[in-house]
Amino acid sequence: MCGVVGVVSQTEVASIIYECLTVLQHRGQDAAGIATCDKRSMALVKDNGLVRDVFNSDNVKKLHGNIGIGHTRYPTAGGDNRLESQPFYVNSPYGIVLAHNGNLINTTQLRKELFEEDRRHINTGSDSEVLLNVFAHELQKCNEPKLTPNMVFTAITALNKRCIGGYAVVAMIPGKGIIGFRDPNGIRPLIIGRKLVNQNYEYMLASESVCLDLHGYEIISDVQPGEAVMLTLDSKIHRQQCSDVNNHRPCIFEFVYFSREDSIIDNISVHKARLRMGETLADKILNEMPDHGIEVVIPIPDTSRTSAIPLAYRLGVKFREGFVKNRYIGRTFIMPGQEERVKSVRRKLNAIDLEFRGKTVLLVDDSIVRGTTSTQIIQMAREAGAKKVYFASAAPPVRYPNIYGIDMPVSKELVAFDRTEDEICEILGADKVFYQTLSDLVSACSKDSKYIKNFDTSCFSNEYVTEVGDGYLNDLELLRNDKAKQESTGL
Ligand code: PIN
Repeated sequence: MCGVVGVVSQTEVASIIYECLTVLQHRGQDAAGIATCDKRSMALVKDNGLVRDVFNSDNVKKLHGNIGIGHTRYPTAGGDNRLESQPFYVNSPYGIVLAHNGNLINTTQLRKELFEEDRRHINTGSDSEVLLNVFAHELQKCNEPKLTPNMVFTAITALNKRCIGGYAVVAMIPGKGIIGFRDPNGIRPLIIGRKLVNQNYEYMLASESVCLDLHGYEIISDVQPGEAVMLTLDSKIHRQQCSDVNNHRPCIFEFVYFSREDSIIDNISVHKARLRMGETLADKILNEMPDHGIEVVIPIPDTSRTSAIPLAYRLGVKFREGFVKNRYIGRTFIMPGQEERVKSVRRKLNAIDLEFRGKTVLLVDDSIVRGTTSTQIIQMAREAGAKKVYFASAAPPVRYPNIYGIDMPVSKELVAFDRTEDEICEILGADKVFYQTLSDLVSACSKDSKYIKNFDTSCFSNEYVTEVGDGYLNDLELLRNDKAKQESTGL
């Protein structure tokens, strides 16, 4: 998962993009980058690290110009390598920079085609560099003297036929404008906003609407699945559907965990979806265990809090904060390497004993993925004196890998893979585990939406929304297990 943003303004954009990246930091903490351009030239600053560490007053000064794009990165394909921070640049044609959120699942084939047929050279293991080169190649093929939005749309139509997977992309062409496009299933999010300044519109494309809020842009709409948008320097917006397939299946994990809850994705409030997840989970608990005896509902900070509040209310039970989070430590879930993860839970969370002592408690989390932090948290609750520890997950059991851009472990690292809920409960050391059902999760997310009734739910259902090549999932096991990751990151 990554965060992307693109801005066309009448004044300098670097500081606007920088601030957007700070509110997209949760989408990737591994690397960050900004590319801008003025009439003459393009400037690019990118490196490994948090947004606040990558940029400083000196290097931001280099970022001149009224148009630009930015990226926060968490690696899904490729390695944790400085060369793979984004945006990526390719010189020909026109000099294109591109930033990508998502994951392509046919990169092996594309790499082969790019090398053997398109005569293009790829320097890194990143699928985003592959995507950029497919775009560059298709644009080059248009072979007109002057670049027009129609040429860009023709190139993206061809790209959508070649690339399979999840992608939300922003790109910049110096002297021309900013381009945004989304895969034909709209798996990864991308929204467009505008702001009237001196009687002209300025535009922003971003992974999440929180970027628009930050700078006072109004939402125009989400980029539609398979649609491409070009924002030109004359303050015009050009949009075109660039795919025959238009089967909207946004990633449901954006609503469970990844997006900020103040964001609106595909017209769905993340906050409202999480509130409903709490209500449906309460109904399930009441159904499964009418005499539950729960005395207090305790959220595991932070994401689950929004679901835990209505859950407690519907159960008619007290809601209490029982864990204090050290807010200066990053999210454990997205730290590569199992060892690091195990160590960090106690550094990150501490229990307030008096909320646990002698009580039957219900802990609530947004999801259970590997089960490693959940196990330790249940243990902490017991050490704090809880009489019984129940555990509720606002998401169903995560049993399969995510292949569209979320760094979800391979099956055998998932605690729910090939296990029943009772077996999971035993491994976690809980007295009982309550999971959301998939249909309740889907209805919690889609209830207010006129258009979206289906999502990419593959990590729960094993049903992938695109074709998945033979052997892809097996190759992934080899590529993405923690050991391979440690080798590639040196951790
Ligand atoms: C919570 C994020 N959330 C916590 C991510 C832990 C799974 N984990 C997914 C639970 S927050 S585990 O956003 O940091 O507040 O099952 O892999 O142990």
